[in-house]
Amino acid sequence: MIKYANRFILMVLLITTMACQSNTAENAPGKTPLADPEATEQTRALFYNLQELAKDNILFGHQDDLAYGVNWINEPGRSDIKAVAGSYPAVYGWELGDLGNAGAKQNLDDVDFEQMKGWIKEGYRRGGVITLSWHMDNPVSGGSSWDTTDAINQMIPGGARHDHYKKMLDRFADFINDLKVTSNGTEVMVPVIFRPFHEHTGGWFWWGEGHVSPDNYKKVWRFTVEYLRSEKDLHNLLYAYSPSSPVEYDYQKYWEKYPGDQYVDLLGFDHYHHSEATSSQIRELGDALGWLVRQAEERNKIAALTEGGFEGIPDEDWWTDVVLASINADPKAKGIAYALFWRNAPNSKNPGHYFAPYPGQMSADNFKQFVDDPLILLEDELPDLYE
Ligand code: BMA
Repeated sequence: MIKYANRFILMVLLITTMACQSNTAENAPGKTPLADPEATEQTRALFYNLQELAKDNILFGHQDDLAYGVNWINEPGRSDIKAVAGSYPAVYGWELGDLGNAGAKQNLDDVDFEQMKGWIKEGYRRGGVITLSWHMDNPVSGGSSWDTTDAINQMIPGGARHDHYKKMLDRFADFINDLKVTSNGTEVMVPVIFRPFHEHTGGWFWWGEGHVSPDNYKKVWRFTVEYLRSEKDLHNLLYAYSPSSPVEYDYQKYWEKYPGDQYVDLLGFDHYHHSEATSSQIRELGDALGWLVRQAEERNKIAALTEGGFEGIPDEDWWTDVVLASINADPKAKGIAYALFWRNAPNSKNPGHYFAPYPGQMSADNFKQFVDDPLILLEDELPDLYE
């Protein structure tokens, strides 16, 4: 009897220990449920490390940083952020517009796709974070993202342009499959935060407000995730949901077309300034960021300001007095993992269309102060995010 009683106690102990272990394991580093349950080790590490780092820091990001700046195009090693602040940005945004078109060599802003792959690998090797947006051409009309001809309704499974959309995703997969780097003798895929169908709460893109029902938006999103992870076997993607800024609408609307927690890893929004910010606008942005961080915490996601800026930055103290002030306006707002500022288009192509400083720009000194704040990280301050 005693023998059996001992065995019974042992079994109970064993089961309890196993239950405790699996409980801990669920919340342990790298075990957070992701949209892709088969995400690579580096991708899981990125997710978990960003969540951790977000508790004390915000990574500064810049779109197209290595491809061009206000006064230059395509000069190896150059970056407007590095020229002003001494380090590359911590997050690199890249844009895939035109990638879906057969034979396209460049994106809609003339960035060569082969070079872009090189810059993505370069940023990753230095420890930076990569995020991709896609101003996708309209798969029905062949027009740009801003051509609002009905499209999503035909792209979903069963729709007339569904096979065409799959071909676009096949080209995306070919691009992603080229993002391989060898580290310590092992080949790894560069983890990428993919941000499809962004700013859909606004009406300017064909996937936006007024051009698609909530159901069909969710359908196309879920199909995209399922196709990429199951058919194309891509396991280095985190998926970012990024409507336009909720200061422009009722917060409830943020969720109207949300495809579901199983299909999203990062909750973001895009927020632009179009004039000198008033104190109530600073407060509103702070509130919205704080709200976003709380939503992300509840759902075990990452929060981020996925895109933004003030074109031409015509305010010499903008970085501290508006960006930092907004982040400090709500105690939770500093919990965003990163803030990505939009591109510095070359003056020769798109004069005045820049969102980060370059040497001599009126906000350059203030930008240095901003990135010197212990909260804000550039690439040279990053811990290893991939382990
Ligand atoms: C927009 C502008 C456009 C650009 C597009 C994609 O916001 O910067 O000039 O073509 O993003 O990068």
